[in-house]
Amino acid sequence: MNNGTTDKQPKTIDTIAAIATPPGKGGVGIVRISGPLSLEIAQIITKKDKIQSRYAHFSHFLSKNSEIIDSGITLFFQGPNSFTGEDVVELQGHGGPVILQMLLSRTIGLGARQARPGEFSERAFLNNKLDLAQAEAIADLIESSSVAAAKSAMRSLQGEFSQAVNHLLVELISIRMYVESAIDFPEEEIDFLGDGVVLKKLENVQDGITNVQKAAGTGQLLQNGFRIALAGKPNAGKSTLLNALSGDEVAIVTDIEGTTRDSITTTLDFDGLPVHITDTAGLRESDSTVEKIGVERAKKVIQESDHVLLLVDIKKSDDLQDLLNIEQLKNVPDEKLTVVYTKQDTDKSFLNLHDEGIRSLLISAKAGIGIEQLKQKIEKLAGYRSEDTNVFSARARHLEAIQESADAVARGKQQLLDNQAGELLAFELLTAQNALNSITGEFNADDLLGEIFSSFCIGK
Ligand SMILES: Nc1nc2c(ncn2[C@@H]2O[C@H](COP(=O)(O)OP(=O)(O)OP(=O)(O)O)[C@@H](O)[C@H]2O)c(=O)[nH]1
Ligand SMILES: [Mg+2]
Repeated sequence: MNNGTTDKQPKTIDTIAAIATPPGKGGVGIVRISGPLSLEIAQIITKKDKIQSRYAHFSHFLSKNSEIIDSGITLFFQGPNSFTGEDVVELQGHGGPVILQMLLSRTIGLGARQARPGEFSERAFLNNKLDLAQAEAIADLIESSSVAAAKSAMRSLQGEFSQAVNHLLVELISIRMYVESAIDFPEEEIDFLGDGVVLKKLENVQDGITNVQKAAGTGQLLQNGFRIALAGKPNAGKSTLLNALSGDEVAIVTDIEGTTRDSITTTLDFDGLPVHITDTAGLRESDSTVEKIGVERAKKVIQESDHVLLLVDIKKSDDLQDLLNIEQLKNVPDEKLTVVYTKQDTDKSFLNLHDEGIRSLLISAKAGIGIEQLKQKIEKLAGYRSEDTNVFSARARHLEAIQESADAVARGKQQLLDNQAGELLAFELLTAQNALNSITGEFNADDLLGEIFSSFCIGK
């Protein structure tokens, strides 16, 4: 981890501009400008001298030759009371890509520069309008694919995640101060460290880290979703199951083996958990070039998924052993594999099939049997509980930092218990503190900032 402090100042204070609305056609389209030239650019484009902060001004937007590019509303937010903390202007016109591009070009002709992806949020961060976790929550909010995911991102954007992290930081710092003051008085160090106070405080902070870890872990799951692969032999009923789960005719179903050739992914909402389910080509040897490619794709999907549902026609239970001999399935650990016996309606004399040492389930997608249980099973496998409401959206970067700090505190505690080694404990506490700091961005090198903000969309 990089711990160099940033001075949190934009390198050059130039004026940036971008189309802030999504590409394509829409009722309204917005060009956003931020930086010292914003107001002047707006005045020239609108030919209005008086543009008051936080008032809507209707006018034409004019080209260099005073031709009308569009007409619409100009909003000016005088810094520091704006999203970026700088002077910001929004030109709200009609949502056509050509008009917006012309308007953007006009701002660039007047001295603005095309913004990089995420540059508006980056400036908001640099001007202390947002911390890093909050800035990342904006991108997560936009990307959310379920209501629960959006709510968790909003909680992070409102600063709840940052507050929880800062609360842990305060605790860590106070323990470190306590320990460091003990080191300064060597003759009393042993008593200081041995009286159980530090140990108790460390255990409290460990509990706090575990709680934040849980909330952030669920948040990350909500953002990324859970990836399920439907695999099996041809005609096992994979596409029928996909259709039953989604309540839609997403994939073609026929009684011809090898119907599905390409992988088909659809995202479903299971009580708030986004589940990305991919139907795949039935696994078999084939002479058809197209089907062969389909089977290769299926194998890739199996490897990349979080969990594999291996579908086996209940009347062909011997297929299971064949399937488990396929290289890609052999490599899937047991905890990532569930055998789903299908077409239960065709054989009511069920059968003791639970000896495989693998989790299994019995369904009939056609008759709608076992589908609800399967959904619940998937939520459980993902480690998702819809009743958990205090969830923060979080990213892999955050979870790694939390884990790093948990590990450092655990090592520090061991130093205390084994050796009463105050200096080493203080060192580990500082490591834990730096790890948590990287979440909100107190101590971050520029390269990390670049990495985070470049994944944003332009205009954000
Ligand atoms: N009776 C019964 N038939 C089913 C059930 N599920 C699927 N089928 C039938 O089995 C046949 C194959 O179903 P699909 O869903 O296309 O099977 P698939 O695994 O996607 O097959 P491929 O795309 O060829 O790999 C179809 O005729 C389905 O109607 C079920 O639960 N009960
Ligand atoms: Mg199919």
